Amino acid sequence: MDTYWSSSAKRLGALGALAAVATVLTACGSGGGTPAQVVSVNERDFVIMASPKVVDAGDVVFRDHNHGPDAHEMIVARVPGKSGLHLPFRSDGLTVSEEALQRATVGALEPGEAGSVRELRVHLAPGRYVLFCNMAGHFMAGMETVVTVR
Ligand SMILES: [Cu+2]
Repeated sequence: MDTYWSSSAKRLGALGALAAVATVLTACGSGGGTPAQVVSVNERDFVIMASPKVVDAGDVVFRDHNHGPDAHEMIVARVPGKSGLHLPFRSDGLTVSEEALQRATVGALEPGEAGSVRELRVHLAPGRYVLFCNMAGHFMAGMETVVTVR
């Protein structure tokens, strides 16, 4: 456990640096004439799927359709590395620490009812982004997927 937490802390430092870069790019990159790419996100108990899984850097709209039966949320956060997810957990052991991920988070949709379709528009720099639902236990049940921005 000690190793896990200390290595997580190092990763969080890297996440913060990447998020700062993303913020700068966001500030000067919006307002162009290029239409946003649409990523279709489908959530249900307990999976989340995104298509396409690779998009170009720039404006991206995540169109999130919740097929239920539970309410689900969608958080988008930048993650370092080429494979695997090493997200920090809260002490409840059931939810990812959104506090620790705050600087890496590019956007979020709060829990949406079954049948809802909502959109999250973001401006993304190249990198890997995890889409996940953080309702208690949902991430652990498998509600996470990665979208790559090139
Ligand atoms: Cu969920």
